[in-house]
Amino acid sequence: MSVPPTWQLRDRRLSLHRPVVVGILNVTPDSFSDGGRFLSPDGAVAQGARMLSEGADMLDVGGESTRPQGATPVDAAEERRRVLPAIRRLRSEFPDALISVDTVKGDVAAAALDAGADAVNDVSGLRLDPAMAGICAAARCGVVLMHSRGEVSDMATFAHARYGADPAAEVRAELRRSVNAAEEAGVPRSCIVVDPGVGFAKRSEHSLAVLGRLPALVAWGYPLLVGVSRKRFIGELTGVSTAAERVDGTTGANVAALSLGARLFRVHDVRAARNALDVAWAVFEAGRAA
Ligand code: HH2
Repeated sequence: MSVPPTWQLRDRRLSLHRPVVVGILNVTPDSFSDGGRFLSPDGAVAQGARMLSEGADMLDVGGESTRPQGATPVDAAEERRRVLPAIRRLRSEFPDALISVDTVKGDVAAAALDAGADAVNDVSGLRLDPAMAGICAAARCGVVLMHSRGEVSDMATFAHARYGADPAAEVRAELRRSVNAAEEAGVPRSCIVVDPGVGFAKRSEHSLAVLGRLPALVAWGYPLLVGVSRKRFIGELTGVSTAAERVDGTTGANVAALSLGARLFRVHDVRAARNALDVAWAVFEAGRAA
């Protein structure tokens, strides 16, 4: 099955006829590579403006880190206090920009949708809050369903990174439950994007396995997002220990994922991703036309 041509987000449709770049906007003090930099609404708007000018199609606003060193969960009130001012300001200053909220909590998602978000990016794939699926269905918003295991505090650690002979198949089986839960709650199929959750309950070999087997996930017929940006497996492969210096490795992983069927790319370094993915896409298009 080929990649669907659009992604439905409330009353908008995002074309997937070229790679979609999703800029990461962490309004957190503790994210693994950029914590504390865009915490104030002014800082978030400035970073959002920069990413849009560099070619981001969408901004993903997150107020709770899942950092691999073990994240500190925040309560819903604190998370709302972090994300809502940023989303309101971004919505009013960039009315055409697409905005997602990166949260596992239904009431944070609902408040963010009220504040103007177009999509919910749930790194728990609807596992952690039974209310989330219904909230997304009622809003008919875009929904990113990511594979992970465990809680916010340990989902990006190795605590749950135990797999048998075929990790990619296990990830697909678990992610399928998220897709089924979404559809059973009434989320339209056209609103769903799937994400194998690179680095979440996955050692490097598991992240590489899910990336290498992306075509089996693409075959489900949902648009596919990958979040490889600056992640640990890239550090391990390249020997680059400082996360912010992993742009080259990130580019390699993104272009490989594009060639295997991914269409949405969640990144910190927007310009590098935009340029690399556009050039790679032009080459693939030329090949298809020939
Ligand atoms: N990765 C992170 C956070 N959210 N969402 C999706 N859909 N896919 C991902 O791979 C993904 C995600 C972790 O990265 P980051 O936001 O930079 O770090 P932190 O969790 O420390 O804020």
